[in-house]
Amino acid sequence: MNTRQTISIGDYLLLRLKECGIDTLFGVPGDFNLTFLEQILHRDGVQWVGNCNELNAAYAADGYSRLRGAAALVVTYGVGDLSAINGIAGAFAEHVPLICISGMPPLHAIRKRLALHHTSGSGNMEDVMQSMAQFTVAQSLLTPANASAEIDRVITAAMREKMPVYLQLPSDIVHISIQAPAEALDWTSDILDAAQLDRAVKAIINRLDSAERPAILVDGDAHRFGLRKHICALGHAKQIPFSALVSGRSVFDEQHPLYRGLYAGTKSPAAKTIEGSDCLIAIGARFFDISTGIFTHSIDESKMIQIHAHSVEVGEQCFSGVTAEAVLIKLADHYNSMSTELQADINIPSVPSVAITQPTQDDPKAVITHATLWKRVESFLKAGDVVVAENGTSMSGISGIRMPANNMFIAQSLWASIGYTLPALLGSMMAAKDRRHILFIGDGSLQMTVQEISTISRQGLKPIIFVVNNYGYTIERIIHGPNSLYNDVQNWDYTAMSKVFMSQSEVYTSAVRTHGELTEALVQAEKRDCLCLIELQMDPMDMPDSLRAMGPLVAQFDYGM
Ligand SMILES: Cc1ncc(C[n+]2csc(CCOP(=O)(O)OP(=O)(O)O)c2C)c(N)n1
Ligand SMILES: [Mg+2]
Repeated sequence: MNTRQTISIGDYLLLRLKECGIDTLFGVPGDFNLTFLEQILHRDGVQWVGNCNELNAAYAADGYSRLRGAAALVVTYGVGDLSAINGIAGAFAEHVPLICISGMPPLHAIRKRLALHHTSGSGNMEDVMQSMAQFTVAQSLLTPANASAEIDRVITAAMREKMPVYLQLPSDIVHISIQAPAEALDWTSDILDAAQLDRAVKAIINRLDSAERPAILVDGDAHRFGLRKHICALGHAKQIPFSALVSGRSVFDEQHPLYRGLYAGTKSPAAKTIEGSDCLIAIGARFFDISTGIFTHSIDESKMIQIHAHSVEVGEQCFSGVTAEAVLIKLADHYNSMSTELQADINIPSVPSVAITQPTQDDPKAVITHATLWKRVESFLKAGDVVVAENGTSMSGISGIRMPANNMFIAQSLWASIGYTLPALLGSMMAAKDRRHILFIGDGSLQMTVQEISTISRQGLKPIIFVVNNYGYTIERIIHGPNSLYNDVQNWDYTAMSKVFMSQSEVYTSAVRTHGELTEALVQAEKRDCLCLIELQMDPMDMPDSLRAMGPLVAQFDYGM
């Protein structure tokens, strides 16, 4: 059946975005995208959330996508694109599907190579496309002749590969009607080679059945490709212990008895399980400096089964033409599919937190330190929370605790662009308003993208934000220049931000130095139904032990000294 509909190009694009589960578009207006923004305002089921700048819009879209499976942002040509590009590159590195739509100058001006604002003035309007092509898996300059086919091709690439894509939408074609397919877009994989799938699964079963110490290691692609329940089913059926790399946190329930802690190189909690395994099933695993304690990992590749999104490697053998999902479903079926017990722990239970009412051993007058803070955080978190952690002492600290059941963890650990998390929090909250969202961010990172707190407030969202104020870039101090002025930042009055940025009638803010003050702040954050911002005032050279150990390794790697 190939039925067609008459629809404007802009509306067709919005229709496809809706099919991807996108109901919120982030971005910033500009004259080249205004009529498209008007279409967004007039279309049911999609809403516009304006950001303070395009970088923040890209980060927000990234946060939204991690929960929803896709996101879109709309920018204006050139200035908007290149402001957003760091966020797009982050999504490219971290495998996050984003659809970036750029309001392009009108086609007639592109053809005549006119000297326009937001261009270099040379008539060249391909330069931005060339930049974006480095950080997206599909791109297109839309025209009335190609629009429906190109929108479908580019969106299929984003959804199939779980990567960012880029569309240029000239301002004079947004309202032009086209004849476009009326059926929903089917982006499911074309791969369907049953014989190849059988071969791959048999090879895995052979290895697994003769293994004495099997283990599972998951990474971010397990989230992106929706593999969680299939991995759980396999792990549970075969009782295989598991661990996660930092980008794969919360694929599995960290409270599960089979969980062995995070794997981050030889000194990490799961090292024995992972490095000692004689059959390691690595799902989407990518070993990079930060995720391996600066390449301290020691894994025998010949004992690894690597399940990638669209291929499988079993030792030396490589099977292309299979999908991770199909392989995992077949494996789980083989080992007796998911038990009801496991199904129950995949749902998010609404377990109330009892944690902060538990007595703490810490002297209420003692100042908070990283050695004690994260244990308090661990007991504050509750099942179902979305936890967002910024690079710096926040990420190191949170790496040392176990997440509650059914939580979602958001961090940009590979691209590691500081300032990512505050706008990402906006995005994650827009994607899942019914969940509690908690952000941990350092003062230096917050200062990068702080304006977006106003959008969070404007949208009526109520996150709990912990600002680790250690008067500068502590993570950099332990690498080089502990007392150098380039590692200092201006000390802001963070609790006063509620007056500058926020429009909500009720906001809770508190600056905390001692355990007693922290307890009070946690009690308030727990019971108040409003945006909470808690500033944690900490010593500039205080940090989690894991970071103290990593600093010299980074210095040695970077400077050879
Ligand atoms: C966009 C960007 N610029 C610079 C850096 C280098 N960088 C990495 S961490 C960091 C400091 C983070 O400081 P803060 O957020 O205060 O964290 P903490 O002090 O808790 O370590 C900097 C500048 C980066 N990662 N990203
Ligand atoms: Mg800091």
